[in-house]
Amino acid sequence: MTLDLFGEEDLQQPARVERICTQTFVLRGFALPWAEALLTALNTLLIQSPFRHMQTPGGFTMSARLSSCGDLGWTSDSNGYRYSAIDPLSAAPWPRMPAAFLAVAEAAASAAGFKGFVPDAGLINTYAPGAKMSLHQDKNERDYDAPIVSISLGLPAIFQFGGFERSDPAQRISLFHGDVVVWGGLDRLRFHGVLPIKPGQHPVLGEQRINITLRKAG
Ligand code: MD3
Ligand code: FE
Repeated sequence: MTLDLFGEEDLQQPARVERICTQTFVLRGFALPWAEALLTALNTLLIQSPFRHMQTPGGFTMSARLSSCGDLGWTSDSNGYRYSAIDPLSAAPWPRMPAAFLAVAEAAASAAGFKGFVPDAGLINTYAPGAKMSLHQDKNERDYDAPIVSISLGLPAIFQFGGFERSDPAQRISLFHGDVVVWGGLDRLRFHGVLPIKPGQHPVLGEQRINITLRKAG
């Protein structure tokens, strides 16, 4: 017997929405009803394309480890940042985009006013305590009209949300397990980053933060 614990109405319940900029929204706890489905799908896809460290074009090793799913995966090496249909580690296509990833992406984008969002690239970052992501812009996607949806799981993070120049002042926003950030339009090219993750144990994910970022890259 299958119990329908989260029926369609429950999935649509209004999230606590924080508008942090013109077209940037934090949906508190939005992914919680899908958390188990997201993590089950994640465990499966990581067998095919495990987390790995990547090198920046400048020769540094990124402190977060990455994997991808969907038609296009984000990769970085000495030749630069780009999207690729093939996982360089497995030499095979990236795992399929899980249905749960698509469902959260579409529902969250819609809640933030971006209708009909269908991502073709799912980037998954895992941060151990101390890992961070320096201020950067997401500029490797073909067009900037589609929004980006980011799902936070596990340990909390302090997210930096800046302007259009690296030196512009940045707001700091705490993101917790189940929070979803949606941004697009006027805010699509803002600098953003993640401060070093503080040590801790998350009851579900242990000593890590996982971020799933869903984009239309191709
Ligand atoms: C950008 N990941 O993989 S996405 C990345 O938490 C990346 O792992 C981060 O940046 C992570 O490229 C953060 C979240 C985010 C939220 C709001 C933004 C990025 C944003 C607003 C404007 C621009
Ligand atoms: Fe980014």
